[in-house]
Amino acid sequence: MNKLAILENLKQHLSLDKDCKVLIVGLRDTGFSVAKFLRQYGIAFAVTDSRTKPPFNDILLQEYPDIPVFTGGFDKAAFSVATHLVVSPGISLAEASIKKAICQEMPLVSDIDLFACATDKPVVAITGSNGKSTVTTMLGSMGNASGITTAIGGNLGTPALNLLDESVELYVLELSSFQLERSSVLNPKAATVLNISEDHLDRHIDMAGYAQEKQKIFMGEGAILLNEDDPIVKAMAISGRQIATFSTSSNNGFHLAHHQNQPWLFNANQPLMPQSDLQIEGLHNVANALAAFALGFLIDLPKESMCHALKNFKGLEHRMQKVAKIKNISWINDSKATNVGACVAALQGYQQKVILIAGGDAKGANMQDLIPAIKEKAKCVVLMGKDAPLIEQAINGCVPVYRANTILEAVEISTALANAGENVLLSPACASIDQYKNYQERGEKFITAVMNLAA
Ligand code: UMA
Ligand code: ADP
Repeated sequence: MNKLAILENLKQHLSLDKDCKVLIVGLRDTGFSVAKFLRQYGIAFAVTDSRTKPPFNDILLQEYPDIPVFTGGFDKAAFSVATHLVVSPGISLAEASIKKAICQEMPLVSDIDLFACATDKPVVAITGSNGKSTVTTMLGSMGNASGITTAIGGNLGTPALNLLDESVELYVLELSSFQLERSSVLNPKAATVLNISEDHLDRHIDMAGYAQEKQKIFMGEGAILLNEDDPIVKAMAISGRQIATFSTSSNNGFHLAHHQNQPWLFNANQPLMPQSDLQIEGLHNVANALAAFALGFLIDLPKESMCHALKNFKGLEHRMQKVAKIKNISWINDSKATNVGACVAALQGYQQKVILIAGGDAKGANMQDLIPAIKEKAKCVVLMGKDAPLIEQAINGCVPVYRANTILEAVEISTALANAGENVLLSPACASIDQYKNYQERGEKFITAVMNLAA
């Protein structure tokens, strides 16, 4: 798209032009990507961040020395001169100064809105409580395997604006409820809500509010992909729109069925590939593969290329990642299981009882929902982190519980508890931020502790 057309879109959809003053709230990946974009299009901006020295502080001062930067709090003066707000997803819209500006009808624009104004290439948008990164990456591989230059990003890691490139023919965006909450312009060619289970209730009013933000992914006119097995998602159908479904329990749409004496992935009555060709394990990953197929079909990717990509997909790090088998005990790193739904899906994938390592920051979730799966699939649970007492209370003695202060201690305790032939699963059902920088660091520390055992 040429610069003039992008400027016209920004004006038409977001009333943004050269006379505006945007206040970027939050100076990390998203905030910095927005700063670069606004500079490119000659739109004035200032930046504010609650921290004294936010991550991109130095680089911003170096690259844009003329830009006003207010740190160590959300500066009132900065809000009073702004015409538009861009608030990074990590910051709650309930922050006093942000809430006030929104109440006074200051337009709220997201990096995703800016992205939408800057491309006319097809976009696929993916949200849900779990599986977003997996399905986004699967579809990205399918696009590239089809010979279509495909860029993947958004909540996955690379801010959407940093993906923009003339050579890209297809964008696949993972979007969080926070990104969707503050977006209004996107018109994806195909979009999905993979599933809804409790998450981020420390930031959303309740489950209904959380689901409502997720549903915003269906803005525009594109095709809608729904999970038939999830009643909340199933109810999100919009009349007059093209709708596809996926399910691991029915025979409709993209589904799982018996064929040539084994389970196959199907599209209606067309067999796609045997489940055994997938390298990733668990029924939740079959659901993810079906969703990726469905999205691929909705944007006309060739079936053969999609099958090829899925067969070669090895799964992402920190998601049901096999770490090692030591003395016939298997160690699995599912550190990305930052909510109850992901931990339940992990447990349900086992035939045999496991030693579960869980705990961290529960983000206001109800830990009671973990209990049926724990009762059925956990031999015992090793708990750590801030909300360990909350989980122990929910377990209420139905399986033995052990406490660890660190992941290293959790691995040591599990070593003493595990017998040959058993699995030790790190699937915390909680965020990591009470003890670690992020879920990656928690996973890496787990891997290191396990590898030290091997040594
Ligand atoms: N922060 C402050 N003060 C500020 C600004 C930020 O303390 O003034 C803190 C926030 O509370 C937050 C952190 O800084 O803890 C980062 O916030 P941010 O919005 O600036 O983060 P970015 O670097 O822009 O990353 C964001 C997404 N982060 C969040 O939503 C928290 C990244 O998703 C995403 O990859 C990136 O944009 C690019 O699109 C990460 C994430 O954890 C992976 N997402 C959550 C999840 O998946 O559960 C929603
Ligand atoms: P997200 O990007 O939504 O967090 P990921 O693909 O990174 O999703 O997976 C996060 C966690 O959820 C991992 O623990 C993974 O094993 C689990 N998971 C993946 N897909 C699903 C699904 N469809 N249903 C439930 N849990 C899932």
